[in-house]
Amino acid sequence: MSHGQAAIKLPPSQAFSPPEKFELRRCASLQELPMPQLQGRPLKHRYAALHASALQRTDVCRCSFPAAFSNSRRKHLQGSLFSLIGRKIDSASLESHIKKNESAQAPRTGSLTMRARTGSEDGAGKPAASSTSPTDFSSYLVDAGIKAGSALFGKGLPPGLLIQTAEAAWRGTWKIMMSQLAPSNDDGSYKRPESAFRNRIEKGGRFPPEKGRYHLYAALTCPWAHRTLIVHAIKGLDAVVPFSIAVPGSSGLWEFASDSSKSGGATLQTTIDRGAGKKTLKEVYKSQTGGYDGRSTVPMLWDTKTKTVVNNESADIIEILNEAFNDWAAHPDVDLAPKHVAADISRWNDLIYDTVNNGVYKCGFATSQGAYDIAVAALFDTLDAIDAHLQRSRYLCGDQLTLADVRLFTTILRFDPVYYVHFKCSRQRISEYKYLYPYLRDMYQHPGVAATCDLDSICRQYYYSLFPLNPGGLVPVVPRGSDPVGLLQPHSRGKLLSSPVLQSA
Ligand SMILES: N[C@@H](CCC(=O)N[C@@H](CS)C(=O)NCC(=O)O)C(=O)O
Repeated sequence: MSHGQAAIKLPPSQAFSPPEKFELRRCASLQELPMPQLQGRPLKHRYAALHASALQRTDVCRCSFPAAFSNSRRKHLQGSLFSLIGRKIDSASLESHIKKNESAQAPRTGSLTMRARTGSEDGAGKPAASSTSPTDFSSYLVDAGIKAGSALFGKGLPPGLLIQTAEAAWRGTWKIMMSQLAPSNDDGSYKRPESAFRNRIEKGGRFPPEKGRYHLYAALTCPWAHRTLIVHAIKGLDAVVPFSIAVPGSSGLWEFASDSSKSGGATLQTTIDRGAGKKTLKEVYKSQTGGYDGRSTVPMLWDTKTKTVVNNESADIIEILNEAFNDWAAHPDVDLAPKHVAADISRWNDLIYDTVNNGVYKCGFATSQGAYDIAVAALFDTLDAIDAHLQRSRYLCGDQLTLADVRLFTTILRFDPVYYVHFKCSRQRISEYKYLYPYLRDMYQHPGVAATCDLDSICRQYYYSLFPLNPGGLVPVVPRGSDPVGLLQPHSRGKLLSSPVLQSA
């Protein structure tokens, strides 16, 4: 190169013919990348380019290389652009950086490679069979950005660039992650995927009630799975529907661990897979007759006889557990969905599912300010309405605890420790509500319920492993009032005269 050696060395696998001009555009997906030369390139190169383009402050960043630039120099500059994420750069400023670099007293030795640390590519730069995980991508992107910056500016990155690079790396990774883990509508509001299995367990049906035939897969963190554990406990189904409890593994899959349930703790604990003997829940889903490769969610009800997923929708599973196993349940007379309040249950369910159960996720997973504003307003409108209703009614539908209460409880239990902070549901804590907070304590103290609540696991898993919204991985303390000591304080709700009428919702 006429100006001496470039400080940035690209590996041979990255060699391709650079065009005279190219541009980085904002793209919604990898497929839309307007750079034909990237087609067929390893996925992570395309991600780096997508990342760079998505984060430009302007919509299009054009770059023309002066004709005097040699081919190899264009390659270097273009490669740098892919890595200088978040930084709008033109050939003139890059040129001046390189000149400065060349005249610096202590030349930098850092070389920029486009390889991920995980080595998921073979030596020829072809993607290996297993794809790079999002976590690998994020460390790769951060790494690439820092290396590119260091190569150009030396060890002491200018703070502005450092902040811009970190912000860009995080924001880009977040966008990729949200588009895959939390699908949203065009307006940026979270759209929860439908559950795939909705069979019922009924006498005379495809899945008839039987003692010991069905297995429940659950997790302590997940509010949807928690519903099923509560109904299971209240109905007394230990001897009828065995269950396994999974934890989120580092792979992002639900995994089973050693059987710590025999340690005699006050709460339920993670187990091995007692239903199908697998290591992950995905393997259980996959092993079903006919196979399955979709989302492997908890809760899930498994038929050990036909090796089939019966149902993976918590709203259905709690109804099934409430009504299908009364011939063997320890508490068959406890009916959590009595016919005379069926309409009330259904009305509360509709309102609470949309604005509270799923509403907290709509706040946490919103990808636009407008979508968040709408979700958070709807969430607190409903909580206000419930609080007003609970002034007169011990439970949502009168004097008796129903499935509607179970569905509300698992969300409000997690509210102050998790959703208030992690999902930005921050207008008000549950512990600040006059009636909702004693109601939360009343529910917690209902026989069998406290043993299903593991606030330490909930916090650890939400903040650390379940939703990668917290890159530092620090787990906040459980607030006073939301811990078992607070939840066991007297609630005095037994004295209430109840009204089953939906008052103000
Ligand atoms: N609609 C489902 C939602 C269940 C759900 O989203 N479970 C989450 C845990 S909180 C899960 O297993 N996610 C894993 C995945 O999406 O792959 C239900 O209510 O049962």
